[in-house]
Amino acid sequence: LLAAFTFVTAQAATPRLERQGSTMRLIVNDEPLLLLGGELGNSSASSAAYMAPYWPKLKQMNLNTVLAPVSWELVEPVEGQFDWRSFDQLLKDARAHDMKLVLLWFGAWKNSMSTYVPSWVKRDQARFPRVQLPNGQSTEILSAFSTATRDADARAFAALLSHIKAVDAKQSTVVMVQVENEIGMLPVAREYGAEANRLFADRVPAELMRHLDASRVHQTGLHKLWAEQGGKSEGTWTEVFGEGDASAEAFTAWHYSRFVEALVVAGKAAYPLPMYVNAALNRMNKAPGEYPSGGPLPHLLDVWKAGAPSLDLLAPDIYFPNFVDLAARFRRADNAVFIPEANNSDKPEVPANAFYAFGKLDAIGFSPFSIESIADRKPNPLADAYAVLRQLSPAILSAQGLNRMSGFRPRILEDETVIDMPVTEDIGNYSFTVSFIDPWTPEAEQRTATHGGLIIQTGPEDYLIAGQGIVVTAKPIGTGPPLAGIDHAWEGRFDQQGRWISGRLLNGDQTHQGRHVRLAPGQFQIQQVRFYRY
Ligand code: N0T
Repeated sequence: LLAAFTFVTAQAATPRLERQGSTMRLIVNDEPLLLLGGELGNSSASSAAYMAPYWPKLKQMNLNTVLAPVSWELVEPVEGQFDWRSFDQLLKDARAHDMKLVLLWFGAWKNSMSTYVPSWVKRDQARFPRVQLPNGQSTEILSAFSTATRDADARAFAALLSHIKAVDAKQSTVVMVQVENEIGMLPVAREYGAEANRLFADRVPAELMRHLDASRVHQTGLHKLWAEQGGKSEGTWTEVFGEGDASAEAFTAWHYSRFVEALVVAGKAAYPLPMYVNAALNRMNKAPGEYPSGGPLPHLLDVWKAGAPSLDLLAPDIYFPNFVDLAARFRRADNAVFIPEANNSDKPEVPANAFYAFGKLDAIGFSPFSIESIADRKPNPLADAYAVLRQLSPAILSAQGLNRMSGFRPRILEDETVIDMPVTEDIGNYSFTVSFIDPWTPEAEQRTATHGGLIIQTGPEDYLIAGQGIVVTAKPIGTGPPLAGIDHAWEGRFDQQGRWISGRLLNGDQTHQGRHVRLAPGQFQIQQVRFYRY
């Protein structure tokens, strides 16, 4: 009996999401893990030779996690015969470079289309029917209304999860799985096949109506639309949500989410890794179908929560400038933030978004897209940001969800206007005002969109302040002397063992004679600051 017990405990528990305070953390090898990630370009991981020179570079960029596709066409080239060679090689390469993996299941849909399905699926349109457009034309998109398609996709997905269990359960290199990629219907809001038309004329399922009712507090776009239509407790899709495209989109979201739920249930029965779906966000003033209709979008989150309750989270891919506003909509009591895709290239504000995601939204991970394409960039602000975030990971992880931390950056609007007004927030015993304009740098040289950071309380008067281009002033909260001063401020870093290594003691001009904490623009850094009251 004892031997059996030892055997059972020798294997670390499966990666999982676990609640801490108001959020969820990803637990891997029984420790919380912050994913400093990057997602590979779509075709890169299909060739180990192509990837070989990039692995060490990704390591040098301070990533600890790579998001990499596993495609149905590669793993099940012949029905029922699985070929794990490309996946096994990916696993081996990731391990050799001390990287965790988030796998992206490119199954029935990848960016709305169905191009990653195996040849035997592509060529059998009788068994695996395609989406029909209103004019009757076919598309290279599999219908979500085919149980044959759903079952074949679910079988392959479950086979992948069992294989991961067999080769990786002891090590947990694979920490999470994305189901499909940026699901959503193009170029129309819903399918127009016979089954789709029949179901669209039918009643909204009671399960969905119950969930919408129970989730009113979120007041998503769909809740508002429902209320505008009179808030009916039952009826057809158009009766409940109106005649426009919006009801067609809600219908599409429901059926995609049901399809995904079948995969998640089958996959988790094999090996219960955390699973999520990612959203291709919609631009303002576009109609569903002009953007991928029915994906896990902010206005449809509760359709997805109802339709795919076994998913661990719904995640936004954020390429738009208004990161702050978009990401915040995914931070809910029932949803942790993970950013599987972010802009990598022409947007210097992306590293500040990472600080904001972790500090303000308790994100479990952040991951710019096509990461290998920026591996040679010099200077490399993302690599510099990750160097600091890696050092701060233990502090961030222990503060997440507990109101001991916040993140700060200017808001940027959809039209790229930068709102760089100071932001004030209470953290522990002090109220902090963070300004994004550096008084000592000529205005013309400042790009305040790149400024940002986070503040973590580590003791009653102790704070870690990290980032770049921020000026921080403090005021005491509650009863006692009304003013705050800096007891001391050290710059420094954490070494590999997590020990603090001090640099300069910052005072005089570096704190403007004690008036504030300053993290200069242009370089991400950490300061350890103790305040006091007088
Ligand atoms: C992504 C990528 C890949 C402001 C596009 C992002 C990836 C897919 N879609 O390169 O195909 O697999 O998920 C959508 C980007 C929207 C651009 C908005 C510009």
